[in-house]
Amino acid sequence: MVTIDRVETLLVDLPTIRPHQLSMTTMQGQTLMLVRIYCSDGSVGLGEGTTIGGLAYGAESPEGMKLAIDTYFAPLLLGQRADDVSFLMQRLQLAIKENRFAKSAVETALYDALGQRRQLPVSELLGGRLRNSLPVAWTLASGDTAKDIEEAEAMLAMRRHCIFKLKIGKRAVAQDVAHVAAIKKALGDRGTVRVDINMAWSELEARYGIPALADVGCELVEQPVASAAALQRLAGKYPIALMADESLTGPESAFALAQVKAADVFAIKIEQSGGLRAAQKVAAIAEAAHIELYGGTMLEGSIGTIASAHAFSTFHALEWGTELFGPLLLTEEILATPLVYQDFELHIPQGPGLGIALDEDRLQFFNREQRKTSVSLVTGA
Ligand code: MUC
Ligand code: MG
Repeated sequence: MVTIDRVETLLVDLPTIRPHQLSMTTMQGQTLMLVRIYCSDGSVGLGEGTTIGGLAYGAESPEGMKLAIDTYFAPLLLGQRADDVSFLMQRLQLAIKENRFAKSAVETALYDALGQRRQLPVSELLGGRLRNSLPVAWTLASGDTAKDIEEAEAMLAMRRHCIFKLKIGKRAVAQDVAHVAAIKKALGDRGTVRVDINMAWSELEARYGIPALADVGCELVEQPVASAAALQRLAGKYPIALMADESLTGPESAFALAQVKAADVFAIKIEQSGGLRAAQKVAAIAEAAHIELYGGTMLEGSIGTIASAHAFSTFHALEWGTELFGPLLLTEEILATPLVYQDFELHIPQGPGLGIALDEDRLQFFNREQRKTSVSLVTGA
């Protein structure tokens, strides 16, 4: 019997290639909360939890996830049979409320280790992949129209992205619409343009803003308002797709949104859903309700990104592609072999588990604990 011997968590701080401006925060870097689950047969599973801007996006922070896993998750896992992933996730579910992001990180690590033992990719443990690569959108969020156009042109030239998601909602509605119009005009038919408002608009602003966005060639509006009820009132009214993101917090909320058709598209994220299998349940609800799918990101690094890719590869459809570009927003690589982004798609590894390996030296270099130790060695503090 293979048992869980040790659960390790660490915080890895990585800079972003430029400030990333969202309606609720501007990111200068990303913190990955990594979890490693060591099993008695020598297999080690890897998982990741991230969020955006500490506590700016939601209730979980990387530091909070680490504390929760160290204090509450680990005792429920240690000594248990490592192969029983469903049982272990149910055990966590019964004892721990919420903490969906931390649960996603732990479930990823359990599946990664199981995949190594069974010599199967995580996608196969989840029922089997339907695709080997996924289209990937790029998010334009420099806060400056000219810079965003320049960035989009570079992505097109590299053949890395031709779907662009613009982060708006920080400025007045008219200014934001002008920003979107300028970018769409510059790109023409070479790139599609979507926006994410991250809940920043009032319902009234949305009633003016959404048709104006449709007029300038924007094809999709993501979570313009905070409340699910307001989202429902806006749905089906304008010639532009409406996508739920923050309102989707797992299967229960997915079911509630689907029942009233509060959105045309679901942005499914493994962390927001509470894990890989929960994300699959959200996809099944969408399928039953004829809601289209998009693979979302919490701006995870390589580990969370590839875990998401394994889950999304099993979805019945992915009409709007994905936005699994998180690792490309970071200046530093912590994998031994970087993920493959090519011809506008992310390619999903075929190897066992997640199919990736860490570069341990790089990881330790950016490990917050190690950095503290080296600073105190230098300063003597
Ligand atoms: C979100 O709200 O969708 C996705 C892309 C990005 O820049 O931020 C995320 C989160
Ligand atoms: Mg969003």
